[in-house]
Amino acid sequence: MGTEYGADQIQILEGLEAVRKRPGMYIGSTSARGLHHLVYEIVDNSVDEALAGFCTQIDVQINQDNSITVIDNGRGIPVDIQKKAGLPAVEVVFTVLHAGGKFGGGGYKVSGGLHGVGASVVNALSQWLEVDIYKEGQIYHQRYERGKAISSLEIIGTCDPERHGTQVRFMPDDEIFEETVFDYDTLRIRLQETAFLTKALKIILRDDREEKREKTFHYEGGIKEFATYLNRGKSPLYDQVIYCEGERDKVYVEVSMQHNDSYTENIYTFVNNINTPEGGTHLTGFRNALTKTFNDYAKKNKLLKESEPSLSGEDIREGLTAIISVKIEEPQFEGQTKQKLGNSEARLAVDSVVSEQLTYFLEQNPAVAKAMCEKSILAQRARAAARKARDLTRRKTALEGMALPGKLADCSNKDPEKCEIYIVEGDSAGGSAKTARSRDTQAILPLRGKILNVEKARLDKIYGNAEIKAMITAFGTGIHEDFDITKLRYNKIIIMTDADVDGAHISTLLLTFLYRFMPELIRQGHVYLAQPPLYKVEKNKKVWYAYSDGELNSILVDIGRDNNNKIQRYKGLGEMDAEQLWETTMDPERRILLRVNMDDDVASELDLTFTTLMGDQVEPRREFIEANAKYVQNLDI
Ligand code: TTJ
Repeated sequence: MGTEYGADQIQILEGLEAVRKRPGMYIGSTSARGLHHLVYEIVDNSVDEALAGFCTQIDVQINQDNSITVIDNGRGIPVDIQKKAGLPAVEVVFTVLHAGGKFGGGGYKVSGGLHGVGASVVNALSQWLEVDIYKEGQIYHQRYERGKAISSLEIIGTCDPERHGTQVRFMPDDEIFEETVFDYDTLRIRLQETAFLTKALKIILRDDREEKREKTFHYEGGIKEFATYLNRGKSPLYDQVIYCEGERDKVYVEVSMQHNDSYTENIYTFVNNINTPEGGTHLTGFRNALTKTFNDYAKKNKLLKESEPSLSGEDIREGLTAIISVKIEEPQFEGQTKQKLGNSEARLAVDSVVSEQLTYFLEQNPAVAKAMCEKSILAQRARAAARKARDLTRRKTALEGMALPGKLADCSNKDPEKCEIYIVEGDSAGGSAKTARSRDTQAILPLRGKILNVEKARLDKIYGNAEIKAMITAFGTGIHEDFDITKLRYNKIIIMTDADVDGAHISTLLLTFLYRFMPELIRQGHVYLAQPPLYKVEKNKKVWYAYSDGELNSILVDIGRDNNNKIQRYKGLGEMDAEQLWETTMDPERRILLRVNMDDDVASELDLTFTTLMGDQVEPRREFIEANAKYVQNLDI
């Protein structure tokens, strides 16, 4: 590099300095999540090249030193001098903030969040980064350290003139990231999703560390295969996956769907391969088309009498797994987290493509139409019964004010910010908790017996369930379309169950309910798991509590292992008296709480976790628990 710095270069350095000063602003966080985002930022550039039609394979490797290598067979990042910066284009890509790799070229420009423009951000947050470009028989190379070029772009050799592509290797900076070890499964889930969304692109993930593993993701059927994959472990209602594809008004639309025999709706929406967890116009267009097309077909073919009420969208979507993927030149993202598509042309395009092709499909597949219709009519009846039950409680509430459940021992403080509610398994533990609690800010809701598995029950049964009704009224937020987080009566919802297998099962049932009916509570971090101790150790009138076997051992090492220790293994909350329960599990100064996270990055995988844990099929559940023992133990969803 020259010694004279022009205004542009100074700006460059300041730009990347800003990224290092406030990494969270650019990649969300410096936790494990942010670390993995680095990989997606790099891979997204290669995916763009694939979307433009020039790249068919991407290799992602976790190297032994925990650095990452991404290789594609695209055209290679341009190496010619860019006039404005006076630097090779590739150097601009890696050292100028927000310089996208968009040098014209066909395809849909991707511009959600940092996608495709994050190469410089990754560079700024890496100890070192090396790029190799294979182009016209030459191999170009450049190395950067903490965002700065330490050499100019060089030709380091020659290659087969047929070969073309880009290779990037980077080492995340441990000065920046709290976590620097990559998790194979996290990358696997995301890369697999990317492969589903990019028909015919082959993505290979390889782990070269201790535990060697490799997986190839290559789906000729694209999102059609994604639907089949999401319905694995469930029972599909019919064999076919319905698939619609087309382009209207410069919006490219792809939709795939298949019903299963469950009661939950699972729709994943994407814009330019970016997950839109809050939905938006593409989702609205799909819902309109499905409701209208299906009712029209059902009436026309006498599956539904003219005199009968139309099926609602919710009825038709019961048990539906669907993927909606649109590609659009200038997506507008709205909503609090900018994860909701705003373009109105996307609504029209999806509506039009789905209406046309679904009509055709239903006419060609009357048996599928009939199965869908029968399920929807059952859903309609259950919904009517549920509505009756709900209207009754609503009316009661309106007359008597907020009728809190009788079993709830509420706290006296009226500031929700300061309040927490313990959901406690069993009346006896509930009793101890009521005695132990700090009355001002801690409320106790004891639940009796088995909690209803909402994965296996229709709405009418769910609304009729006493424990579920008690939770809904106690929380104050309502559910589904009535959900209003501003009405939440407690800042923390704490699930407290025995530290054994049954307790873990009850926790999972409760989390399933929260995840399906009030996911915002989890998303916004209001849900916690209490951690009662596993052991009590006593010696010379002194007491220690251990929350894991490891902790027990270190306590015993500290105090000396001898016959004077009386070690007690707690089998349940009921074995602790009120004072012990307070000291170990409820005192805000001393307790340990696990906050339940929900990662929208892997929403499709999360759904399977619940289905697998809670569904009918025993074999997949056993396999899942064996494969994920570590997750099941912490219940970290
Ligand atoms: C842009 O238009 C001209 C030809 O090259 C296009 C391009 O930049 N292609 C491209 C970039 N392919 N792959 C990349 C890329 C790959 C990795 C792994 C990382 C980065 C930052 C870009």
